[in-house]
Amino acid sequence: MKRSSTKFKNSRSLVLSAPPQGPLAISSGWRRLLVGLLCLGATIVAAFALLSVTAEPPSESMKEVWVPAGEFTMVDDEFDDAKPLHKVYVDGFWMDETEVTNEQFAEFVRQTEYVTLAEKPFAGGPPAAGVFDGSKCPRGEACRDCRNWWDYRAGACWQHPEGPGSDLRGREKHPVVHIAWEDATAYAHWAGKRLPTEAEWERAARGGLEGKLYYWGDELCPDGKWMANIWQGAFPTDNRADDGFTGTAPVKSFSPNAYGLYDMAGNVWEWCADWYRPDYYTISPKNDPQGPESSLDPDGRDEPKRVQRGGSFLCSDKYCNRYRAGARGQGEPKTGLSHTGFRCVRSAP
Ligand SMILES: [Ca+2]
Ligand SMILES: [Cu+2]
Repeated sequence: MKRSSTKFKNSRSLVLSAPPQGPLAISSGWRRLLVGLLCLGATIVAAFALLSVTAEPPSESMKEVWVPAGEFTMVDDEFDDAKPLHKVYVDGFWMDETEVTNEQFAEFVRQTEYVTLAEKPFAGGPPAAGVFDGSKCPRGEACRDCRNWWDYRAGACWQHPEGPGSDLRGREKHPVVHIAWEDATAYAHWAGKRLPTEAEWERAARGGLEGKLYYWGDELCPDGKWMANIWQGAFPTDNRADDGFTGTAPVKSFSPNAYGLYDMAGNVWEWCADWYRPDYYTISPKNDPQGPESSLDPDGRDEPKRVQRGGSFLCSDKYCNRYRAGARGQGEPKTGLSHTGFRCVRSAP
């Protein structure tokens, strides 16, 4: 099934237009000298720009963090799709310090009039999106069918995360949700960025720490302290929110990893560029893997899947601990849910 293609105008070029120049009232000899000095100056500036390539983040609206080139180990032994252990090398790159927030996504929409997939009619029905609602699962009973907690709700979208009647007031700094893969790539394109490859994402998440379950170490709750916005209590009915948050949390609510990246575990799932195959690690190249040519649906429904990473506020050690640094997730590219967001990366120039 195909949804209408995304269309929006790119308004970044407006920023590049130069101010009109006034007349120069100076003699030709002086002008030549001046031009010469300007050329020399421009050369020096250009040289410094080249030297400072890894020192100055190029974007202002979203702070970016430099993830250095290097080799690291991709693996999580608990999950069949995150085996076998293999070494991977990725080049250095810039990564958004946080997940893209509601106010940042709103600026993109304001400038481009972009409409997300969840805001468009789909399959003959009204616009709708999957909202988490654990209240329909009978308490105390085993509740393992996800159809019991995803409410496909008309009118739910990034601006109305729980449907009509909900809005973003007070959630400006929360990660944007209900973002389909295509929405995330449209935003990244507008921002002059791209989605991370899965290998880049894990390289960034581990923060240089090799062989650990979490980017802060091997203990989920060191000294009883929650390190990420996940789920505490029996999923999906008892959301104890010991970490302080029942739903999404404002970005930067928890400590960053060693590279200075926030929420690389929990909060919202983050889209990666790669197609998802559960067996990809058996054939992954060592150098800068870009993911498989096409996806293989682990559910056997033959739906294409893209990789997601990091887990969300709905992940718990009792049910789904895919917030671990090496764990993998996946989703249908045209579907964003109330726990699905993203962040962008940029290759060094
Ligand atoms: Ca929580
Ligand atoms: Cu999970």
